Amino acid sequence: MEIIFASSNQNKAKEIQAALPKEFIIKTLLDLDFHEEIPETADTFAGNALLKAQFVAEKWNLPCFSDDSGLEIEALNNEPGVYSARYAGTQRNDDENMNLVLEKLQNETNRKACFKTVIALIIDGKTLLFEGKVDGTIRHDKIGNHGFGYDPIFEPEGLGKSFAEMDIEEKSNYSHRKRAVDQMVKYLILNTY
Ligand code: ITT
Repeated sequence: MEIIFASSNQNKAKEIQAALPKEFIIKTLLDLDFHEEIPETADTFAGNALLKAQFVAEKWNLPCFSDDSGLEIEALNNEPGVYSARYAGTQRNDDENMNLVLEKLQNETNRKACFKTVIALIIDGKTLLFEGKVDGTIRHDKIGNHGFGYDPIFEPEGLGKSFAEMDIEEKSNYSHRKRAVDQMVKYLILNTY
């Protein structure tokens, strides 16, 4: 089946397509020739995931899902959280976002953090939420070329390497996004889509 992913983040789309069984083909907002930003004005991942999925469901009336995700850092009162994409400014720059995190944590010994994803799925008039989380720590420097966002500074618990040192397949063994996608897939299969 074809399902719309209410996002224009191609990195997320690649990770999600890789996590889906072959019967599911995802199309992004770019495939729909939609190049605007959907407003994300809620202050929770679930709230923003719902806003994105509802926007698409209303506009195109197709089965769709969205992913709202971000990094929560314990010593920063769970910042950047829902502001992860634009933490260092409105122009959304991964490198500047990471620099700001490293600067704020410069003298901090508590490096605990987690990535969270909430997926909102809208299908056949039903709305469902699925969550995924991975615990880890923030490194003192950036390392690795894979992935996107904060991957070069995040090490999943106990692994001794960053998400950016892993290819998509390896990241998927630990990823918050894969954990949420797996639950959505289970739902879709159980409900015979
Ligand atoms: P869409 O809203 O179009 O889906 P986005 O990039 O704006 O794309 P979010 O609003 O959910 O997505 O912001 C998530 C930000 O959190 C993202 O831009 C990254 O900076 C960070 N992030 C989320 N998942 C990540 C991951 O797996 N690895 C690294 N950084 C991640």
